[in-house]
Amino acid sequence: MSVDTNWFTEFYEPGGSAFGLKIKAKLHDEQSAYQHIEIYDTETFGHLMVIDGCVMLTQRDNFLYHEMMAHPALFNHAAPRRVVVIGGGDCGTLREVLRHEGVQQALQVEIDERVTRLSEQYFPELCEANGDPRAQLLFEDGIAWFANAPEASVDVVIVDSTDPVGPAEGLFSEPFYRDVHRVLAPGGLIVQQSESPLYHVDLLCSVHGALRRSGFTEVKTLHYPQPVYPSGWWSATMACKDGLIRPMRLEAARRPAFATRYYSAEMHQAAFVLPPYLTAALEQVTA
Ligand code: AG3
Repeated sequence: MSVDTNWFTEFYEPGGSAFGLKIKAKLHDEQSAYQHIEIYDTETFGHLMVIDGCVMLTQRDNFLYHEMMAHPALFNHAAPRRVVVIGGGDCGTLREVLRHEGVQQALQVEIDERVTRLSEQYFPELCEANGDPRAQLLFEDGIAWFANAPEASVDVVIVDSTDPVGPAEGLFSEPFYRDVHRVLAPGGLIVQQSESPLYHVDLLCSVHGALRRSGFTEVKTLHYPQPVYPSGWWSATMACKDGLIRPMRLEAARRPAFATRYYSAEMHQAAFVLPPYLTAALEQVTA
């Protein structure tokens, strides 16, 4: 196979597709205790982080993902005070969470401390809120953390993981969801990155089913573009502990006290509108 060596390419074998970025330089390469981490400087997307051959983020387009992982859940929840991010070691999701003034505690539980240390070095803008007194960074296994966390102690859980293979697999499974359900306070929400709406319909269906069987009473998927991930189109799945997912706090969402580049109340509303093929697939899911 001839691939120009000045390009980084993520080959997505199951989809028979690939996404590439033209590279200026490789800045870092290490095998951490958990995974192979590479950092590149690209021609047009700024710095790029790759884990085990999969694109994690670039400086140019991570705002799409991070804003949509944080703000819909935080504006759908009635009054989010205690937030836990599982994974998300680059701290981009944490930064968006901390933009919400009502948040009193934001805990990030990332298994691999090296991801955060490299992000501090190569993506400093994502780590700018890490010194916020409301922020706490733990480096341990998120699944174990939830198994031991007290009941009804968290308002919003954001699962910002890698693909559901290897260490992240357990984050897409019923035992984990059951623990999250127990740890969420009444009115609590979970939102999880849930892969491509084009390539991973089966995964989306299995996430919906597993969340329902774990006690979550309403499950909804939202979608947004993410050019650097397989298919260029990505999703997050949100579920509530009890009752229905509340409509977003419209006044607050319309006039956030902070700047956003992709998120708006209208984009939030629109992101929940699904194409018919996906609605049809998800309707087949029985709890
Ligand atoms: N979360 C990674 C999503 C999975 C990307 N998959 C892929 N490239 N095959 C990214 C962490 C951003 N905070």
